Amino acid sequence: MINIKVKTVLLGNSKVGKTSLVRRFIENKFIDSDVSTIGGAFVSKEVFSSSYGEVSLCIWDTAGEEKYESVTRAFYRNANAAIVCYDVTCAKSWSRAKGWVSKLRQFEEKCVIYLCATKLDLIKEMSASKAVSEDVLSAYISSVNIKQHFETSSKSGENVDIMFKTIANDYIQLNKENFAEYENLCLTSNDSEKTCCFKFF
Ligand SMILES: Nc1nc2c(ncn2[C@@H]2O[C@H](COP(=O)(O)OP(=O)(O)OP(=O)(O)O)[C@@H](O)[C@H]2O)c(=O)[nH]1
Ligand SMILES: [Mg+2]
Repeated sequence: MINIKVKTVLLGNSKVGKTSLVRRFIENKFIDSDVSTIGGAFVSKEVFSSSYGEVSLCIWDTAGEEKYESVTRAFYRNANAAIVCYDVTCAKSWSRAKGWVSKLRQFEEKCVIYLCATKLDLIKEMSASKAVSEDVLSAYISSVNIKQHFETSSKSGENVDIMFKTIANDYIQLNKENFAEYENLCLTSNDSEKTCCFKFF
């Protein structure tokens, strides 16, 4: 069996809710806190067991404040997946999200990009309006090859778990052939017991 680690990075404007998404996924909690992330933070969680072995997400939560932008490059280098976040009610955060997508396309060609609209509860409960129309959104998604767009709320928990699990599952599906090849290598080798950590980053 292989220990599969999927390097996943969260990017987006300050205050869009990146840390809240991670906290909801890891601890199943929502804390209304105004403390901004400094630099970046790392967490890891085992998501499910695949036929190849345990799949863990290694999550890098980055700081959205512009003064940290140059260090953020170090966090998304060799990422397998990126969650580019924007606040569903905030047009400025949508512009910045598009900026992150361009950067990823420029520097990390192999990175699979997901778009995440955050704070969906504000639309549902506070009757706020969406910053981006459906038409603009779908035209953009098909023009830049976004794997999937999620609408989430860390406050209610809506779609948070499913987003992270989809990312882990997509990774397995996209790399099936590599895993099969690796398993064959293990089977043809003489060692009776294998402890191996399989990484694509
Ligand atoms: N209503 C609502 N508020 C949210 C949600 N997610 C985050 N917030 C609030 O938005 C603010 C910013 O959340 P953070 O998770 O710290 O944002 P961040 O993107 O990590 O910000 P930086 O660390 O500065 O980049 C906090 O006051 C959160 O409580 C949500 O789903 N719904
Ligand atoms: Mg944060």
